[in-house]
Amino acid sequence: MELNQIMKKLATAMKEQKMSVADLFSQLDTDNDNRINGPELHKGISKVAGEFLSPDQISMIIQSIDTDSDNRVDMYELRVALENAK
Ligand SMILES: [Ca+2]
Ligand SMILES: [Ca+2]
Repeated sequence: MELNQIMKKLATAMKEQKMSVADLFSQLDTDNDNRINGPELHKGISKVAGEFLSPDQISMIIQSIDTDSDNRVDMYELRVALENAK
C-alpha cells in the first residue's frame, strides 16, 4: 500500500465521518501534545481507516509528510498530506 492510497483512505474516512482535519488530528493525537508520533499514527490509521500498517510503512509515511523533519506530524503537515492525496 502506497502513501497516496493511505492518505486517500484517511481523506475518505474523514469525509464519511464528517470530520475536519482538526477533528482527525485530535483523534490521532491521543496524548494531546499537538504532534502525531509513530505509535499514534499506527493506532489512528487502524481506528479511522481500518488499515493495519507495519512499522516500516508508518516510518515511510512520517518521513514523506514530515516537512520540518522533527519526526512528528503536526496539523499543518497532515493538512498538506491530505490535500496532496486528492
Ligand atoms: Ca501526540
Ligand atoms: Ca513535523
